[in-house]
Amino acid sequence: MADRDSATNQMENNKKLLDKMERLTTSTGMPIDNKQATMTAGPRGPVLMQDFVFSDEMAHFGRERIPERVVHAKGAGAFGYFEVTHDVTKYTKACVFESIGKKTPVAVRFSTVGGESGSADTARDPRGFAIKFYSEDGNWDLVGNNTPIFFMRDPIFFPSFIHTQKRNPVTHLKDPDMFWDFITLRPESTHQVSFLFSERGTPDGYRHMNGYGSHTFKLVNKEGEGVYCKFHFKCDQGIRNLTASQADSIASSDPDHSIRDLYNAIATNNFPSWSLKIQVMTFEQAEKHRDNPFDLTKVWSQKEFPLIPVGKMVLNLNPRNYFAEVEQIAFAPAHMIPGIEPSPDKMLQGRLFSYPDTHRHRLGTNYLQIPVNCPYKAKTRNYQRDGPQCVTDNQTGAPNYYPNSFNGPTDDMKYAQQTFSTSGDVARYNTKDDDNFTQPGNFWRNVLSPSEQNALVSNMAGHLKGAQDFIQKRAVENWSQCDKEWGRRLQAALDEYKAAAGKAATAKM
Ligand code: HDE
Repeated sequence: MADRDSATNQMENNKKLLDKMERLTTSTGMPIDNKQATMTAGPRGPVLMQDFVFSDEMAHFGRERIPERVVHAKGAGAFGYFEVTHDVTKYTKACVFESIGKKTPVAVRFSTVGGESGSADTARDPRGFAIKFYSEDGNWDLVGNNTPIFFMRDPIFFPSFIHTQKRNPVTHLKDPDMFWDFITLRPESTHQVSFLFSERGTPDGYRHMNGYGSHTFKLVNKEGEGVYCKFHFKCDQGIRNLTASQADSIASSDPDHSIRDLYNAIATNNFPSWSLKIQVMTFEQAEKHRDNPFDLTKVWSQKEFPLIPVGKMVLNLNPRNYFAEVEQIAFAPAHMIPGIEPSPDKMLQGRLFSYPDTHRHRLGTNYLQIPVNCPYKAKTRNYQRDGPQCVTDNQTGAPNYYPNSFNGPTDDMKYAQQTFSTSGDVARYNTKDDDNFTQPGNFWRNVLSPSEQNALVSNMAGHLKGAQDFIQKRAVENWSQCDKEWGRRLQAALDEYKAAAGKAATAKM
């Protein structure tokens, strides 16, 4: 039908690819005689135990679901390539950046964070922006967001923070006390919460937002020299956000707005693209800098550390099957390649452990054998064997221990990570009182227009009004420390809500 979009018309389009109907089988490949009735003793039943057609189908159906991602459960995926446009080999030997014009296949998954897999795409939330580069030196995953910062600087808080975004364990409802209580007790979240309640918290689909590696990473070149680096994917379509009322209205009219938008754009050859730029900081600059360059709640000034162009990422292929290629895709910040290494960023270090751990739970020990996760450009050769759902040749007759005298795969020091030294007293350092308010203050004064400031205050107050008074008070105190005027206007907006609620209560009496 000409008036239907590509996503809506998917089955009709696919029909043209199926030139003839194939025979229907059980999962063992046995042809089926009649799939429109169970096998029964007489027309009124009962069903026979020997009806394998039925039990085969029903048993598989009962196991169709895998655990959804504990965060970033709702998302959309696509495939394409990354192409180098500028030479950055003086910073990194990573093979994806080795020469101008080099193309590396990529898989991308965009997501919301807090909601379940059926939640609305236009929710106020950061957006995940995860990229898998299939390189000759293995898969490199850059698992970022659409914001260059995050709510915390110590990974110990992540499970608690996420609990405050999810449902109250008793009521199974979202709880305004939980959210505002936590973030006001941990003021390092002020910067990211400020972004979240601006219109950047509700992007218009996934094609109109930037992506950021967010953390500080380390790049190492062929000579073994290193620099710290941040990755920025600048959206070539232009940034487009929704107002709070647009987001609410789309949430009820088309909760899958962002998935549909991405699918249709690619299906109609309107391929979205992003330009990769990096910021670079030397180790010496990092040591002397006034801010901690490994603090994920802060940005690096682009005046001090200008953006350096690197390349372009284009998404030109929709998934052939959502479950196989999007639900099962598994990203991990620990999936790096030679030339790209972790920095001391505590959040990054915490994530290095967490992702492969959750994949083993969600997808199984052999999650890297699933085709979309398999490092197909590099040959996986190691001493890992067996495990549930091992679907490869299990490395056939090669030795399964190391070292060995039978030509098993060998290591090579040329792939060693950069040597670095570290020092400091081992302790748990509470970073609550690091500078939490300077950068959000700059965001308020220097980045937002007056109308964007109004929207931010109104969005914050509209949500904060549901929390108890003592929590509201703490929020106003925190935001007053970013900028007195901001705190004053937030208080005024909350007072208006209180006055309106008072009037409504009097009218009811
Ligand atoms: Fe994640 N995060 N995260 N995160 N994250 C997950 O991994 C985690 C953080 C991000 O499309 C989980 O496979 C910890 C920052 C994206 O499949 C989980 C910490 C950033 C995705 C997890 C963070 C992200 C995830 C859930 C703090 C941006 C979706 C399922 C220490 C820079 C990837 C899964 C996809 C997913 C843990 C913080 C981005 C539980 C422990 C910061 C884009 O492992």
